[in-house]
Amino acid sequence: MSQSYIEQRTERTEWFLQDRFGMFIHWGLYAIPARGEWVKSVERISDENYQVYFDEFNPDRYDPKEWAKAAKAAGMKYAVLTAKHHDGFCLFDSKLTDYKSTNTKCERDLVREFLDAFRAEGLKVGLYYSLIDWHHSDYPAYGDSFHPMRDNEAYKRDPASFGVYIDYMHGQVRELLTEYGKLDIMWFDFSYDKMKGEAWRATELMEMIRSIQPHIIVDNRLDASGGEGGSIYTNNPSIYSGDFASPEQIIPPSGVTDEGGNSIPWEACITLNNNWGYDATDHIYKTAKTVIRKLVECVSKNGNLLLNVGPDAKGEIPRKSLAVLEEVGEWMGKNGDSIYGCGQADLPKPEWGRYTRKGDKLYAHLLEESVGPVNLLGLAGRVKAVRLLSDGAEVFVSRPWNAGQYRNDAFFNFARPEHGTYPLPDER
Ligand code: FUL
Repeated sequence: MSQSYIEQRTERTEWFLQDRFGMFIHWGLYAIPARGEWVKSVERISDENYQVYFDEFNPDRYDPKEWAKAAKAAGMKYAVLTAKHHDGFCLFDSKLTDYKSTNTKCERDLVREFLDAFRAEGLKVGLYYSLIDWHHSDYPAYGDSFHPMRDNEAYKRDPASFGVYIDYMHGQVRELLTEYGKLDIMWFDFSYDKMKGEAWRATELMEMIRSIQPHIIVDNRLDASGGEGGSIYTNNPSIYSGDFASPEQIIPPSGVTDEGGNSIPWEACITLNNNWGYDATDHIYKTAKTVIRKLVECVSKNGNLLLNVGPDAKGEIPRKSLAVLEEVGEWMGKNGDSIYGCGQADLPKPEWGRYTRKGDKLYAHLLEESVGPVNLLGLAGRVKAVRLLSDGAEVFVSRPWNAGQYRNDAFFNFARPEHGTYPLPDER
């Protein structure tokens, strides 16, 4: 019997729900102006002036092995690199364009090197591919790349020309799927207004993807924008609804569910500072603590975190980003058990932090600065033991001293934000 769409999705995303934490990498010519990946559009840079960056591009310090080591040390299990962003510049040796890294001074296939290095570290690999293309002459925004979203029905008015672009886009996806070995994620970006679904010939595209790499997982943006990534999701078995939702810069308050209220795979993509692409003036970084809280928050709602770094024009991940990643890695080294393979606990949200859960283990993430008595609402008599993840130390659990309204709660006293684990009896 053939599997349903949801069964297939469940099978394909099994590793994804286990791994929970990945690295997003936004890298391209825009690292030279160093004002974010939308710079061409935002500052209305002409093609001629943008060409200067192409002519100059030479990331001689690009060492993806270092990136892979940093990701792994941070506790990340997978990574997604921009093979092509909206500016159309390809970081891979596409036969379908000259606008690619192998034709710049560096003459390198940056995607291939990324894939080799990350796979060598045992990480899963994904590629981001922009559906929008400000460089291709048959993309509707061409000639007005400053307003890439203005002429959003051009594909209808001039289907022949738009078809040329769609053939190109499909062709490049095919190249990525056939020339670069097994990929784990295809991350499309993004749909808007009428430019969605069949405007991209999405059914045909997905059929091609599934026929070449059946196990690859695909985000939902062949049919959704970044903003919608978290809120709109259905179990509509249309082949391009994707394997996971992709809320951008937000963690959906109640995770992401289908119409029936069942949790579906999702991944929040979040920047480390305020930009995806490198911005030399953006020094507003999230602290390691903030990143950890976001990761816990995602997992407590059955989601993943894809944390972004924006390497510079030389090919280096900014030092500040690396410092945060290192600190996150220290925490993950001790507390990774509360993240990998974990999900929502289906208990009331505690006021002192968040739960994550794996089987009969409940992980209590104490996020308040001064925690005091930790109430495990409704768990009296159901807690076998409490241990700190960081050092294995026992934490004494008791029933509340006051047998009144809290009589069904277990509780322990705790003064530091740390982690305990709670193996529960079988009935849970
Ligand atoms: C957005 C893009 O426009 C941004 O540049 C970035 O790639 C983000 C992840 O998705 O929709």
